Amino acid sequence: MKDKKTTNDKLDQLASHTTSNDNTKLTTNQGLKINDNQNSLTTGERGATLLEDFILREKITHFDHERIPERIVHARGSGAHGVFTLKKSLKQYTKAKFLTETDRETPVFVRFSTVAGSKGSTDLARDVRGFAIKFYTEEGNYDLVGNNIPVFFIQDAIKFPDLVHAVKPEPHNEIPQAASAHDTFWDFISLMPESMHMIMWVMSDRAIPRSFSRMEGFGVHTFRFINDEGKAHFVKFHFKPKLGVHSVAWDEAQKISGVDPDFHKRDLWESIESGNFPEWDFGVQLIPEEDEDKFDFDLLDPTKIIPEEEVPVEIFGTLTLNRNPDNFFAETEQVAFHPGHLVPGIDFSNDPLLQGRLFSYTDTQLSRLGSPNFHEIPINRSVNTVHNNQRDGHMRQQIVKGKVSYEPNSIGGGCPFQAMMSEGGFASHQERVSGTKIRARSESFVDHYSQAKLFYNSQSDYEKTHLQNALIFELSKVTIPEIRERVVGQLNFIDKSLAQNVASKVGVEVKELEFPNQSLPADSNPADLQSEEREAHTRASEALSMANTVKNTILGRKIGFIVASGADFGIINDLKNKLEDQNAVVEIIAPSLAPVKTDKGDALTPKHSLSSTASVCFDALFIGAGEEAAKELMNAENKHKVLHFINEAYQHCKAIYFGEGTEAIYKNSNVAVKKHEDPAIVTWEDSDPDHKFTEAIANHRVWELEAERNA
Ligand code: HDE
Repeated sequence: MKDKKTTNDKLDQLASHTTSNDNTKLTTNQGLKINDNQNSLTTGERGATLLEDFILREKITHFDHERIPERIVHARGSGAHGVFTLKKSLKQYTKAKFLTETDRETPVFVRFSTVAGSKGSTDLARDVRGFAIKFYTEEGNYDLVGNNIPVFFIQDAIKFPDLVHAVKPEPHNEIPQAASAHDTFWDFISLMPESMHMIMWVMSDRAIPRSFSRMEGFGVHTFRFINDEGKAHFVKFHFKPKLGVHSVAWDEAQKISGVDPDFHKRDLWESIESGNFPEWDFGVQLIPEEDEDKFDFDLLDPTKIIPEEEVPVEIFGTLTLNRNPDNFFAETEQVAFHPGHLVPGIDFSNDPLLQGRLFSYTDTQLSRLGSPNFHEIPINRSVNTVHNNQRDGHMRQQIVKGKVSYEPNSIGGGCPFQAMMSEGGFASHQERVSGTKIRARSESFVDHYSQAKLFYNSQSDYEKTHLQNALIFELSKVTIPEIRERVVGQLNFIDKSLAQNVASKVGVEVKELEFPNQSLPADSNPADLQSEEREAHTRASEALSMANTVKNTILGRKIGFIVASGADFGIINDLKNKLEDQNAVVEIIAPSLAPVKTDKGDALTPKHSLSSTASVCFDALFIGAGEEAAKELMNAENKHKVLHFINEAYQHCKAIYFGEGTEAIYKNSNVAVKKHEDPAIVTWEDSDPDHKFTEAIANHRVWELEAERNA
């Protein structure tokens, strides 16, 4: 286990704003000690309350105003503090100090989020996840406001309000919550061919991650690095989780939403508390400016990736989350990201989606946080001191001395001075541009299907099945057949059998689509873009399939031990220790929460009872061990619950280990009925069963056996 708490410039700064109520007396907001917090001031024992009661009024007034608007998108989030450590300098490409000085650790705050749901919605919605990082650098805050999917639905910011209105609950009845499976979303998508690549990603299991620590992070847009000589490179940002990219099953996601809607939030919190710090490799794809036109897509088009086969991701650092916030509202809710918070050495590209974002983020903070002084909220403060002539406004915190708040001035000695570039002053990259003022989409943005095909073709068979089933689920909730038909028509440009299979399950025919949409140049047809040359680029890219991810660690995996009285303490304790030594988390599940007396007399303390948890909350199960325990687990009261637990875990392709003496349970479960070879089923008869179990957990799931397990 690693050290839980660290200290750095940002944490020290936050500490000066942090208080605790330990060993204190209750006071009003004015510091007046309160003598009675139980009764209002009234006219006699049964009389009306007096307006004079300032203590009551202060308390109620504050309560009446203690909510702020939730984020219009990304409302539901979880945050954590951490550090960014540079392992290799990027000096050749950028002058950003936090990317060039390898001995420096930069404090960060990261907020993960779902996009469509309200603040109180479930973590396991099928959705994109936000992955927003605030780097507190000595040159000011740098925000990388990314997602766990490297592309986006639309190419131009002007379509964003339409997209969000379409996916959010429908305006007449506010249904459904945190779900894209409804008419308006798919209506919009069916008319928006540029969304097809993103649709492949959000219908894949990437949209139902196992945890935040097991998903990738992407900057999405192409940005620019500028080095000391003023030379620019295009850059794409990547964060690759050390634990690999892993997801849950859709059936599981829906059940987790009921059993533990805070599943991801809880996992992040508990991982950090236990010292299993989530970590990512930080990597970049670098493209010299002169290679801008080398690709068969436009680098400025946010619906495209740069396949890693064409430009490899080079790893330069590590992102580690190592400290939970002290207060959710003060930190996670009030943190305000903005893709326009830059440091020298990083700049934008002309991606029209990014350009629109540059307006939106400050604007939204004004209604969400209520004041242009949101940068003074502790979590948003830069660790570099702020000096400018901006003044006043709601809730101003800083007290700036002197009578000067303008520039140029002589009275204040000219301060604060502009900084020269050599002193760290930011200067926008000088890009040569010329053009006519127009409203039109570039021809280079027109190919909407090649990369959708590339993604689909890169998936393993079981990933293709999951993606297809997700489309069937979503479209089955669409009540208007014409919309289902149009979506299937779009899918037909990507993969004919995918379109056919979905069509057959959602009650429509595959028909040729007769449109180009409004975002395409008038005379272009999307189908024409599927030329022979492009076909070569749609075959497969290894990095796009989760089947090829890291599968060598059980760190942070949650393993449920189903036990009962008389259980074999030796076996249980030995396995528990082995798993915990590798930083897996073992939780005891028993018929009740009463301590379980084992054969040796030692007691095991259950964290859950069979009635208070479910298989979907665990990565793997150990059953047993010992005949006496098995007898209790199979008695009339427990049998149904135990078998349901096991059968459901089996259905979701998890590792299950039947300990010594649990043959009666094994034989009654669905596991025994199937006779195929299954590396994730371990029994007392296996040689070195503990090792086999550990390997199966690291492998995450035997998705490739899903059809057999569910047959
Ligand atoms: Fe955002 N987005 N976005 N977005 N976005 C917001 O800012 C917006 C886009 C992303 O944890 C809002 O403070 C526009 C792409 C994340 O606080 C808002 C457009 C990507 C978060 C906003 C986009 C993102 C937001 C809502 C299209 C991935 C959560 C509250 C032009 C690269 C940050 C807020 C957090 C939040 C606008 C598209 C990522 C309204 C106009 C593409 C991770 O300003």
